[in-house]
Amino acid sequence: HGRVKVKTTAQQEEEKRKEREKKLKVYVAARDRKDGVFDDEALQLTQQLLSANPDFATLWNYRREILTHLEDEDEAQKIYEAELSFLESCLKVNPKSYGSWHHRGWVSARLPRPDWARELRLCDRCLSLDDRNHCWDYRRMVVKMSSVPVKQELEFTDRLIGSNFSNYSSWHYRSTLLPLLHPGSPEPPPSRCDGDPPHSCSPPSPQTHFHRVCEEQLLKYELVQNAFFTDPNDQSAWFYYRWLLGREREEMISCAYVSREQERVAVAFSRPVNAQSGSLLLVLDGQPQRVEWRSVHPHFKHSPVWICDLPPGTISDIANEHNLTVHWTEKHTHRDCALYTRSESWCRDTATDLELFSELSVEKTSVLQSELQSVNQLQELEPLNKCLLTIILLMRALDPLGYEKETLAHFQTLKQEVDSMRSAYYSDLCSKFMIENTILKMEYAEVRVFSISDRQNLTTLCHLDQLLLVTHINLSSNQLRRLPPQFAMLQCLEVVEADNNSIENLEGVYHLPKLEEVSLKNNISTLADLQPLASCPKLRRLDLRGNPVTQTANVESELAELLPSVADLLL
Ligand SMILES: *[C@@H]1O[C@H](CO)[C@@H](O)[C@H](O)[C@H]1NC(C)=O
Ligand SMILES: *[C@@H]1O[C@H](CO)[C@@H](O)[C@H](O)[C@H]1NC(C)=O
Ligand SMILES: *[C@@H]1O[C@H](CO)[C@@H](O)[C@H](O)[C@H]1NC(C)=O
Ligand SMILES: *[C@@H]1O[C@H](CO)[C@@H](O)[C@H](O)[C@H]1NC(C)=O
Ligand SMILES: *[C@@H]1O[C@H](CO)[C@@H](O)[C@H](O)[C@H]1NC(C)=O
Ligand SMILES: CC(=O)N[C@H]1CO[C@H](CO)[C@@H](O)[C@@H]1O
Repeated sequence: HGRVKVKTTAQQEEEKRKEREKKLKVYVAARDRKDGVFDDEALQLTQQLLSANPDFATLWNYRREILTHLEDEDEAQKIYEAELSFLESCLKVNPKSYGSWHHRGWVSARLPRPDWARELRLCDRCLSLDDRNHCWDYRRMVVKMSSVPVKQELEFTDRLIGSNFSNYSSWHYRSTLLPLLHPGSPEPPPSRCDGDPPHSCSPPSPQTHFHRVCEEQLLKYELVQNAFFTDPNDQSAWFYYRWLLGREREEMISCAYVSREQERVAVAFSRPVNAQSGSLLLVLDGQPQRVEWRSVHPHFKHSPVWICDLPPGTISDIANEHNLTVHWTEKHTHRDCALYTRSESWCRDTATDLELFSELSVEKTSVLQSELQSVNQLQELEPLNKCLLTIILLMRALDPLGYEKETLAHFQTLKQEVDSMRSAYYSDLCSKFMIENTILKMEYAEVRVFSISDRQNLTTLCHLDQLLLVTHINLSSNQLRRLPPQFAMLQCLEVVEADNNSIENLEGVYHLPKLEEVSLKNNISTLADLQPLASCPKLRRLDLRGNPVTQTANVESELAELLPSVADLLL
């Protein structure tokens, strides 16, 4: 006596088994009774099951059927109030259950005399326990039904965000409230579809993306409040900032490229997709083609660029013109591409067409201008504070090329004097902006040469999906450590220059069909690093001067074996 009885594992297992068996029995009973049985007993059965597992969608549906039947007989108010207390006990156990919140929404809507104030208090309570739950959707409904002024709700999110700045859900909720306060401004795209009425599942139309009426008001209100405390490490605030600046991109096929010689089609999308799910259809001269889509690198299941080979001989004769269409079936969009009597052809919207990197109306411009002015004044009063980053962002939104010099200088100051702890972050962000600017310049100049060289201090490569058509790239004298798998999206590449970096990983130089010349002076240290080059069939010139690898024994014969196509090797 007085001793704690220790259960053996076998005993515990047995208890668990019995528990499962019992649940199964109840479940089977509930399921089998489903047809036409909508009585109190059914209500009891579903209650037992749902209290244990509130994520049983079919059971909630069944329960709703039962309730609608009983509602006719009994007093609806009583039944639904009982349902609300049942739900409260469910939510106590599992406040994140989507099924429970959804059901509560349904019940509240049917309740003859709902108590919205009580529901709002319940939301407050649940959100203060954990803001990452499905209560937000319910709260939106309660707010709407009880006509809580949107302003008041915004103040509520202010409080949440004030108490913990990285409160993703509050930011997100805020982005759904603002369009209500300022009608005419964009609805953000729906975040989830299940359970919503069908119309909210359709993709947002271009109009909702680009047509912004009240944005001036919106921006004034929001920027002034938030611009000064944007923490670069805070994903939730960035998400919101991006939404605010209206950078949501339309889902589309941004480029289709055809090469006669490779008998190959490459397609770029506005975001990474998985084209192996059968969502891409290729039609050549009116005939659907049976092709295998593959991403540019085995590393990616989702990729913004996909390629496929056409059956041999279909387009190889340069004398024949062809019409090619790529359909992205799930998005109901397509891109046509005419292949004239030339070796290659492409169709696309460029970054400048899409204004991917700066998409601003007159209203936004004037608001951002005055915002920039006031932040600049603040900066003069109190130099070296973090609002430099806000200045950079405003400059980029206004005129990325025009403010390039200032932007670079501000990044230097941030890295060296203000916030050196995060210098790696600023370097990467600065690299991203430099790449965006270079893409814009390249497209204004209508060339296929991409060059960021000579101590531009690039630390990372991004937006490589925008470089599908580039034939020459010069990345010399930067601080790159790798050509990442995304580099394989440069399907037209013929020449790579990447001297004077610290590259020791060439993973992305992978099956580039046209690549002929690679210059990697002062980088690579081992032979193994060069392995990916072997997958490029046309490589004939390789410059490895000044690399530690050249000191390897038998380097010449080793390389001849590894890269037999290379005729012109410089060591
Ligand atoms: C969000 O804000 C609420 C309200 O202050 C807080 O209780 C909750 O813990 C916050 N969520 C996170 C993830 O910090
Ligand atoms: C704010 O929320 C984040 C994310 O949940 C958490 O890591 C952090 O500790 C919270 N900060 C405070 C002051 O509660
Ligand atoms: C590439 O950049 C380097 C460094 O700025 C430069 O010396 C070289 O001439 C460039 N290559 C070409 C083909 O312009
Ligand atoms: C690159 O870094 C060096 C050293 O920090 C600096 O002098 C130079 O201005 C930077 N280049 C650019 C384009 O920011
Ligand atoms: C690489 O660095 C060396 C030594 O600093 C320099 O002489 C050479 O011009 C650089 N090459 C390029 C392409 O920038
Ligand atoms: C000039 C230069 O930065 N060379 C570097 C090339 O990369 C190797 C490592 O892969 C470094 O050791 C060199 O300093």
